[in-house]
Amino acid sequence: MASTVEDKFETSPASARLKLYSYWRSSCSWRARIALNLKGLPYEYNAVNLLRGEQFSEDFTKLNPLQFVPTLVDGNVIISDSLAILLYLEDKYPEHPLLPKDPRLKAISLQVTAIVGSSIQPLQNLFVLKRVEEKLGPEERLAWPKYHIEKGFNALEKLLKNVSGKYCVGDEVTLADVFLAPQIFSAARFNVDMSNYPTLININKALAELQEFQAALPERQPDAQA
Ligand SMILES: N[C@@H](CCC(=O)N[C@@H](CS)C(=O)NCC(=O)O)C(=O)O
Repeated sequence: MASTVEDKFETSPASARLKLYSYWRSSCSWRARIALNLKGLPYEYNAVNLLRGEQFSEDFTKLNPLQFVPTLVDGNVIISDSLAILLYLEDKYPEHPLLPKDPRLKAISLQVTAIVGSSIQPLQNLFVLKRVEEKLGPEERLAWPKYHIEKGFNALEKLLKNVSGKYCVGDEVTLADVFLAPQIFSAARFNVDMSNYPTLININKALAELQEFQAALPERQPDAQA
């Protein structure tokens, strides 16, 4: 199931030290892919097909008992949460720092990651949507995630309006951007009207120009389906 990401971020499966368990459309996996690219770290790509339920396999459950992607394996270190992965990479591979030195900007960057990672994405997760549909009806499959994404984006727009530069908290890419770009991409699947969020649109446009973000796009992953 291992294969490699094509382009300058390519690596050889046999020699790669870092192994990323990922699903092409997973926004949380995408965060890890962006951070690995930003830090210039080659990695082996291990696809976990969420629609086929591979996250529930015995082998994968040994890596992540919560049965979610992403999981990063670095030698004998196993980390199964995107924020924990990013902070681990930040400590171990300091090239291209992902957190601002300024305490205020650092706090705001982390606030953005928390809004996306705790108040938006978990509410649109595959298993949550299945359960919501089952309990509340088929129309909620779209209405539920749309409501929560818009609530989160309203907060992000207000928060970032006065602090953003080219990117979320100035002109350097930080953790906030790594979380924001995949979330904006996911929002399109739930018919969120992005014209309400001009600051987020501008940041996303700037991020979309970066090679490290482009190489992490879902459709560029080895397990992408047409
Ligand atoms: N807090 C975790 C959340 C991971 C997560 O929710 N992953 C989703 C994909 S983005 C998943 O694996 N879902 C599988 C499912 O719903 O069965 C992280 O940031 O890594």
